[in-house]
Amino acid sequence: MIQSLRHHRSGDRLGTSLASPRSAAISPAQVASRGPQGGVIVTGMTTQSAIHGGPSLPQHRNLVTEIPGPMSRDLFERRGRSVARGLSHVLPVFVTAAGGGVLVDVDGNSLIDFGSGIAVTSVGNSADLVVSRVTEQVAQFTHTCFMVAPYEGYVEVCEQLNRLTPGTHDKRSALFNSGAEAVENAVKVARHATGRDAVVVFDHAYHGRTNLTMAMTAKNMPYKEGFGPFAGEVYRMPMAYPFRWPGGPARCAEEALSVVTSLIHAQVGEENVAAVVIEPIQGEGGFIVPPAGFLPGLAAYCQANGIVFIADEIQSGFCRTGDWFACDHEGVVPDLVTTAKGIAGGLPLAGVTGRAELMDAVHPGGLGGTYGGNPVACAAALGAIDTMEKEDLPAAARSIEAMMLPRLRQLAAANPLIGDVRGRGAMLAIELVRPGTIEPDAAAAAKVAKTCHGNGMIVLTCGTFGNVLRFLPPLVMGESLLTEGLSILEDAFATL
Ligand code: PLZ
Repeated sequence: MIQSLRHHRSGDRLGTSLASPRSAAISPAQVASRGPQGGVIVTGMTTQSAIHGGPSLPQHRNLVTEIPGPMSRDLFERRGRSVARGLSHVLPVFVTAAGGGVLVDVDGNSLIDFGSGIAVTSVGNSADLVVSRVTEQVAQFTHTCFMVAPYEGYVEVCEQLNRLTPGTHDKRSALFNSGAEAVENAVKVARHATGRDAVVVFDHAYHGRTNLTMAMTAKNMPYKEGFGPFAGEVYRMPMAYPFRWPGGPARCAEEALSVVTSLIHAQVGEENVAAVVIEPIQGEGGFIVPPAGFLPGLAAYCQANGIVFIADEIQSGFCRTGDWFACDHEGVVPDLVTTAKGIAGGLPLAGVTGRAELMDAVHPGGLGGTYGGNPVACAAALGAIDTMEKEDLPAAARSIEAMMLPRLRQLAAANPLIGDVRGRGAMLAIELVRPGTIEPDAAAAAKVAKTCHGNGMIVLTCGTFGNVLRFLPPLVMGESLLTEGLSILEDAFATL
C-alpha cells in the first residue's frame, strides 16, 4: 500500500533515463505519521513539509539562499547550546529530506551529495526497498534482543553476508551496531580462536573510536588526542602507499611486503600474532589503494603463519568499489570480514563474517549486545541488499568510475596541485600537494572543499595529512548530477 504511493527513481542513472514524478511520493516522516488508513498529517518538520525524501526527490541542485542559509544558521546556534562541542560537521546545513543523490536543507536548498554520509547511502537515501521493509518491520516489532528471543531477519542477513562475502567456504556471521564494534568483535574472535594476543595494523589505518579501535587507528588528531591510554598489543606496520613509497610505486608491493613481514618477525614474532587487520582500500586515511600483489601476498603470509587475516570492508564493501567487496578485485579471501555502512541503507548495522571454525570457536554467550542485529536494521539491510542485486550496483559503481576518473585525470593534468588521482568504482580521490613535490597541501584541499560546499555540493576530505578530497556518491546517482558535481569541483580549482 505504501509502496504504491512511492514512485520510482527520478534520476537518470548512467545508461538509463527516467521521468521525474514527485507529487505523489510520501516521505518516511509521513509514513510514520499517517497511520495505516492514510490521512497524511506531516508532523515534526518545521519547514519544507512539501518536500518528500526518497528516490522521487527531484535530482537537481538548487540554491535559494547562501550556504548555510539563515534557518540552518539558527539551528546551528541552537545546536551549540545543546550538543557537545566534540562533534563537528563537514557542512552545517540542517537536512529535512534526502533521496537518490540529493540532500534538501531547512532553507529549501538542494545539494548534490558526493559523500553518502561517509559511504553509507550507496542505494540512495530512503531507497524504496529499504523504506518498505523498515516500515513493515517497525510496525510488526521493534526489538526483542536476539539473545533473548531470536527472529528470522537476523538469520537472513547472516545468510546473505555468508553468501556475498569473498570465498565459498563454510561461514558464520554475527551482527553488531557500528563498524567499530564489528572490528572489536573480529579481534575478539581472532584472539579466542588462535590463543594469541598481538594485532597488526597499518599506517593510515582507520578502524573506529572505541578504546581498542582508537589504538588500531593511526591518526592522532582528532581521533586519539587526549583519549589514551589505549589498548595494548597493537603493532603498526608501514602501508603499501604507492604515491608515497620511497622506492616508487613500481617497487611498492614487493618492498612493503618484505618490510612488513620482517618487522613482524623482529618486533612481534609471528607466533604471537592473532590477526592482521587491513582495509583493502584505506578510507579515512586517504583512499589508499595498495598496489597489485600486496593484499594477496599479505593473505598468503597470514595463512602460512596461522594468523587470522581480517579485511575491514566497512567503507569499501557492499558494491562501493565496483565489486561486492574490495578484496574481490584481486581474488583475496580473508578469514574474517567486517562490514557496516553501506550494508543497511542508512540504518545502524554491522557484521563480522568468516570461517565457520574461527567464528564458532567462541563459546555461547561470548558474543552479543543488546541491540546488535536489531530487527529494523536487519529489515533495512535486506532491502538494501535486494536493491544492490536488482539494480546491479557493482556495475553502477564501475560506470561512475568510468565517467569520473577521466575527468579527474584531466583536472590533474591541468593542475599541478593534484599529485595523485586514485580509487576504484565510486570510491575515488585526489591528493593535493605543493606543485612538483609530494608535500601535502591540506589548506588547498580545505579551500576546494569549502568552495564546493558554498556551491551546493557535499564533498569530504580525508587522509593522514588532511590533503585528500574524496568522492563517494550514492551508487544510484544519475549522470547529470555527477557531471554537475565534477563541474563544481573544476570551478573550485579555477578559483584557487
Ligand atoms: N572501519 C574502514 O571507515 C568508519 C568514521 C567517521 P563506525 N569511517 C567513518 C568518523 O569520523 O567517526 C569506519 C571505517 C572503517 C571502521 C569504521 C568505524 O565505523 O560505524 O563509525 O564505528
